[in-house]
Amino acid sequence: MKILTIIPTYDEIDALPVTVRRLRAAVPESDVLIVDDNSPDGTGQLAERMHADDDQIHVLHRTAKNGLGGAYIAGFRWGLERGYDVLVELDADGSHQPEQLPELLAVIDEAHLVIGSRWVPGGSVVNWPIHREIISRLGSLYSRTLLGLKVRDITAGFRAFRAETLQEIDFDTIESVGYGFQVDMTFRVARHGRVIREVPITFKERELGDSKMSGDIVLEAMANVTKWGLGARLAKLQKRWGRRS
Ligand SMILES: Nc1nc2c(ncn2[C@@H]2O[C@H](COP(=O)(O)OP(=O)(O)OP(=O)(O)O)[C@@H](O)[C@H]2O)c(=O)[nH]1
Ligand SMILES: [Mg+2]
Repeated sequence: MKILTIIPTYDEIDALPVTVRRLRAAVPESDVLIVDDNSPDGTGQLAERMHADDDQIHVLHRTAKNGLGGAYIAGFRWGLERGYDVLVELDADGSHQPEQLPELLAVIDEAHLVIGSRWVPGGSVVNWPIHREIISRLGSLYSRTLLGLKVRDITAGFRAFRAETLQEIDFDTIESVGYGFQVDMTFRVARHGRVIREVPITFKERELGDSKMSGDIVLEAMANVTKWGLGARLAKLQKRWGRRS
């Protein structure tokens, strides 16, 4: 099984080396792809030095900060072209514990998408301000209800996809950049009738660097979820009316 772990970075010069070192120790068979959006703090150059020292580490440079969604899509395309069987999403900031990745990979044979989940029994968040937890829980609840999904942690960013799961997704039609991207991917995998498994994880608030989360990202996600949810319901109704007339 060829595994690629994709790490998007924007100004993660302090956190990235720690995360990659832990990942290389925890899952040595996984190759690493750092997708940097021309970070002003020099993360891209640091990634190049890491690549020079370790031939399992690769770097993709994009010219400007174009959002997490676009960075992951560029990473997925890179990995699919090179024949990886499993593609993993991992934040650079230490929120996702690389030591827990084996638990996600352990069930990838049974699911098309495995989500490292904060909101299933056994999952938890450490050092997260209460307002972040409320936003995250409500966001998942709203998305789950509107989109008719069973997943508890829909915005989670610690995931493993089988290559075949990604191959049937049309990346050109994905518009969202922030949390909406994770929701969009989950919705599409579910709509293709694929199996999604959640594995409990311990999510930790970042200790190094600054958050790129913003109110705009939350609003974007909510607006899109509303649009997709209503769109899917309307399509169902139209189908029913079409059959009657
Ligand atoms: N390439 C790229 N990476 C990004 C971009 N925005 C965020 N990232 C990376 O995506 C990961 C998640 O971003 P965070 O800032 O931690 O966002 P978050 O996890 O939603 O928010 P926090 O909970 O506050 O940490 C980190 O590794 C970031 O460096 C972007 O526009 N481009
Ligand atoms: Mg984070």
